[in-house]
Amino acid sequence: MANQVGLKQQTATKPKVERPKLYKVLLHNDDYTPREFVVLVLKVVFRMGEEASQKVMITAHRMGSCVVVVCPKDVAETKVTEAMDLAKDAEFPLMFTAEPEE
Ligand code: TYC
Repeated sequence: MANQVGLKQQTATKPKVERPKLYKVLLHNDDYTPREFVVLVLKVVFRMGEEASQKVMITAHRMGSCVVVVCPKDVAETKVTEAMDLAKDAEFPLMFTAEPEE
């Protein structure tokens, strides 16, 4: 009986903890950035291996865009900024964006 009361109280007062929304980082195709440079950015910024980088790059090349990673908003935005900074320094129009996962 005491247990039942205790359990009910615990359930009734349990605070709702919202799971933070996850963001996907997208890589977008363009006609100018060399494939090797896209792969380099994926390796350096997203710490992806050669094979995974090649797959993501070729998917974006063929389909127009590709999801690189799904992660918390702050991480996604930092990665986009880092990747776009490398592209800007090299004067390539390579684009990454972050958007909420459905
Ligand atoms: N389309 C580019 C080319 O043919 C390569 C490329 C691939 C650029 C993927 C961007 O997200 C990209 N040189």
